[in-house]
Amino acid sequence: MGQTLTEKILDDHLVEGELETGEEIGIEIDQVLTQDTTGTMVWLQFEAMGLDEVQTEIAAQYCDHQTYQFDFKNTDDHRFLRSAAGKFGAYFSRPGNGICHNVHRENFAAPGKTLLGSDSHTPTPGGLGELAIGAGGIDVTVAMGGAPYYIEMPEVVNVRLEGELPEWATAKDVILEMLRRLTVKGGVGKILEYTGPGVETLTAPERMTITNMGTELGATTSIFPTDEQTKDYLERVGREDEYVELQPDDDAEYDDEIVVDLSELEPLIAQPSMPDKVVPVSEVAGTDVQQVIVGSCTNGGYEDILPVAKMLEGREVATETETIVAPGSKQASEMLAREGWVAEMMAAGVNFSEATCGACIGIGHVPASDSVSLRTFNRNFEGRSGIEDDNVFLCSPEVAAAAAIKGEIIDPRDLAEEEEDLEAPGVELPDEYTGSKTDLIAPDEAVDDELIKGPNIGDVPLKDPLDSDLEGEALLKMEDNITTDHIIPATQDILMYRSNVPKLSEFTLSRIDETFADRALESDGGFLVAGENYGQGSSREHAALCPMYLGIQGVFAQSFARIHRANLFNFGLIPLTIDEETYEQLEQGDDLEIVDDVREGVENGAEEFTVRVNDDWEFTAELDASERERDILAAGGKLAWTKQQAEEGAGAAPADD
Ligand code: MIC
Ligand code: SF4
Repeated sequence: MGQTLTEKILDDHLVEGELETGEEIGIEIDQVLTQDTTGTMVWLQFEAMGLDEVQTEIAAQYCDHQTYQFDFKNTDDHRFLRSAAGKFGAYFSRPGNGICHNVHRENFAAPGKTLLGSDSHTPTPGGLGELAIGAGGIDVTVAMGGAPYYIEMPEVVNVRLEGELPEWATAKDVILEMLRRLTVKGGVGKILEYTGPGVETLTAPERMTITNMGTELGATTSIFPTDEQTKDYLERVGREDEYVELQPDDDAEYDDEIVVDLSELEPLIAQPSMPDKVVPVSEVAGTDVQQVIVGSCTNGGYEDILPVAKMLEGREVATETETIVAPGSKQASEMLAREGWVAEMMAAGVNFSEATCGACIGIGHVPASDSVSLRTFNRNFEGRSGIEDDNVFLCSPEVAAAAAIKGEIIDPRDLAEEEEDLEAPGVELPDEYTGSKTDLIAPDEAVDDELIKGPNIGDVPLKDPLDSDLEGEALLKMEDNITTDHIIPATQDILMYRSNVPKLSEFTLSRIDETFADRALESDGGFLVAGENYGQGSSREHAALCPMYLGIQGVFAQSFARIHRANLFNFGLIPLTIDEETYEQLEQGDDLEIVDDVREGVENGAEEFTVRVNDDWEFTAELDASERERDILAAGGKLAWTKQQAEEGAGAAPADD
């Protein structure tokens, strides 16, 4: 039987297990990336594990989320990251050099390689045929130490692209269409492999917009085959020697198939406040827009901003609409500046920002109260922009530029009819990506060889091994699709404590219930209860680490998002699945007691646990976990487990227990 492209790359990197859907596999990781808000924990854990040198072909530390350095704590984090990259042997990308995914794709992403990154949008280079997966920090730490990365073999879904995008429809509309059809949890447990005749009509950067935002579907990753378009892109970034032809076999068998006819797509938009609330732009046309932002790791490339610049050339943005362009990388800014496009945009009324994540997580450009913001980003979870009750729409750069010109949401096809000489800008790649490399410091150019820790940089807390008796209050009951932005928001006031877990924990779930952290600390243990897809969104392990620090013992949810579920194991919190009826019946404040000996059950492979509620009624909760996950849970989390393994002589980052 033939293989899918995913299977080929996995096979090439397989060190343990078999490529059977649902089976745990261990794969070798070639490249890792981390960024400033998850990276401090990555390196603190690297240090705590006693590791001394990066073992992967490439490790890159980017500083991208908090580049304004509002507080010395951010700057201290950046200095610490530079010192860690220097000491342990990683590339260091200076603050302002750009968003990790953009800089990585420009410099390192390569077909056929595996990449693990402590950021949920790590799948971006899937557009170049790299198998790239987002994970919690400690998983990246361990992979960087040379150990395999373990996952449950996902289903591989064939997303067959047919036809060609019509004018004004873009790659963003392809992924918005996928979200419209599959929803934010439709990709969980799946790898989306794009195939079909439509693939060759998309340039590599367009493919990377799709693979980047595949994360919003909950997918493990998304990947494209490689071809002339891939080769072309690699030539333009000066890395043509890294091209490898990768295609699925003709008789490859997929677990499922989705067909998207590109020629039927039109400009789409995700309404507030979920990336899957997708409708045609025309359905919300006429909505007044107070803010437009073009940028982020989804649509912040040179090729994304150029169409905006072309549309704004000789025009002005509407007086009532603030328009910001925040490129994904300094390379994009530099090239657009050299070609005169930055000046053109500035003249049109654009506020041109540094290359940063910034506004995407509510750092800067927070929308005004009761206003509408149109962004080319990938997430519009409620409150993520920095203000509760926000109205953030997600769209393509073309739709964003049309709104900036008109001051209201408008289908760019309609604007083209109104405006003389407004042509569809299409996709144009530069002959050569010529940006300077000054801000990317190679391991052999490192400035520091010792770690530099400011006063805000603490230790990684360790949890005790799992108890036999788990009981406590259901401290919070939450609905479906709770995001990691609810659990640990990433706005500036909170983000600066990413290296200080005791302080950061004070903000845990505060957006849902301000009293939560205090109540959790006061109570002796306790549980969280949630609906479907708990923990969707970011890879931030703090969303498990902080509840752990507050004494939370486990989470009962109808289902979990992939990365967050792994993070719960990694920090010793038991993730238990419940059915809808139980979810409905449970109430906040209920006393929950797991009747069985939890530790014994976890260690011996128990898949069901009986839980008594208020000494009154009982329900069954399920634990779906591999042997490895059970061992990690029993040890009290991955750091404790890894240390334990090292003491037992299995190596600091065990590969073969
Ligand atoms: C995000 O888009 O939510 C983030 C901020 O990039 C996160 C990482 C983080 O929380 O530090 C992600 O996507 O993993
Ligand atoms: Fe940065 Fe936003 Fe991309 Fe996350 S989604 S990496 S915050 S630009």
